Amino acid sequence: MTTHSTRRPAAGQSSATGSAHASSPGSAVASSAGRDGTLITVAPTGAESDKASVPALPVTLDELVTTAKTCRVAGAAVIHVHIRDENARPTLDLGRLKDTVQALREGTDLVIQLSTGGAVTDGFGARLAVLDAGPDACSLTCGTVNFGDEVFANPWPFICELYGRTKEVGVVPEFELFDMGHIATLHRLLDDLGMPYGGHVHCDLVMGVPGGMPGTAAQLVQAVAALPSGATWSATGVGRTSVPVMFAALSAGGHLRVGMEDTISFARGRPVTDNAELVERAAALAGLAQRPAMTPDQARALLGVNRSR
Ligand code: KMH
Ligand code: ZN
Repeated sequence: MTTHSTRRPAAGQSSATGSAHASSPGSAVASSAGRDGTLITVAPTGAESDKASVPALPVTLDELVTTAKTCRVAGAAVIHVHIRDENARPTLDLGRLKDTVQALREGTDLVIQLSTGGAVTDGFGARLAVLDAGPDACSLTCGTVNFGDEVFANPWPFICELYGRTKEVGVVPEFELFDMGHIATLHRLLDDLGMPYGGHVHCDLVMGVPGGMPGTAAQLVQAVAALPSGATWSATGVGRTSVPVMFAALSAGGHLRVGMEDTISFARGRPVTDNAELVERAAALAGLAQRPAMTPDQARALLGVNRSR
């Protein structure tokens, strides 16, 4: 989701023994893979921006696959996917999701992470069914959050059911954390239900959503300190927090998520022309930080995604 000044978010190996300890906060350190490289996730579409107002937004399957290829070249290793229907509206249609996973697998070697967040209007049943499309990974948000003028609902029973399903079907979850309370819920989830499929805890701090935690360096440091020990993490700064959150994440040893789901301005007054330029900028900053962009295979090793192509 991207926000500028709008009130509604504008557009917006498998191992049983894990490497993170659920109940011990602090010291969320990267594995050696995590220290040496930067995992860059691209979130190209989201569910909030309108194609009519943001023509560069990829909404068709062809546009999505082309975007995936250019972002791969630019340095992305993971793609976080929301899809649209024939009218460019957000959908969780299972047939379309399956076609999307297949087309992305044929066209790229990116790790394919489907959104289980969908749009704020999506029901829990449809969000659970996303896993039946057979992605490598999925997002899993650890709590309800005000989302601009709306509410992104993630009650505890739904979180548990979704987490349980990821284990049953062998999909690696990425824990989306919009607020500090979501981190407490992540600890509770790991304590109650154990380590995720893949055996490793990877989180994404989604910062700067109106209603969630702010996209500041101080907030990022506080959030990272509260993560489960051994977890790796990315950070996403929504809207104008995109660049400051990237700098903060790189300086704190984290990974990056960028894309038009989260920001549609490249700089003040300059709309994003395509997702690849956001990935290119992230990869350039990661290079300056001496942690160059990871390949998708390095990302698979870090995340515990065991599907090889
Ligand atoms: N579109 C937001 C309501 C996710 O992808 O898991 C939720 C979201 C999170 O984007
Ligand atoms: Zn999303």
